[in-house]
Amino acid sequence: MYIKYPHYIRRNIQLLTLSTLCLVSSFAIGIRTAGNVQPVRLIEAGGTALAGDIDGNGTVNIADAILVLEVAQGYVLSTSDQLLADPNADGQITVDDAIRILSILSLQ
Ligand SMILES: [Ca+2]
Ligand SMILES: [Ca+2]
Repeated sequence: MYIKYPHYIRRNIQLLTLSTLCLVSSFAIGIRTAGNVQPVRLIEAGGTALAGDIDGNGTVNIADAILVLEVAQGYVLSTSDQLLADPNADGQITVDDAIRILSILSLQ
């Protein structure tokens, strides 16, 4: 039997699925690269970048969460602009930032 859910519930289910996939992938990558993760220090402060807009395209979306995970795992070097968009403003791009972005998206 097929149940038709409202649009907003389907969107939340999709975001929950994506966030679970991101977390599982991040932990799997982290296990394989344990010891290679390098924290990123805040280079500049006081910027006006949109919190969570890591790729700088003016919106916060799933691509930002994926980029955060790539930076957190050391696959991509962070830039000062990305640090200005640090979602929790702790000066590091970590998995926690990806979770915050996904939380923001789930509330939209
Ligand atoms: Ca973006
Ligand atoms: Ca952060």
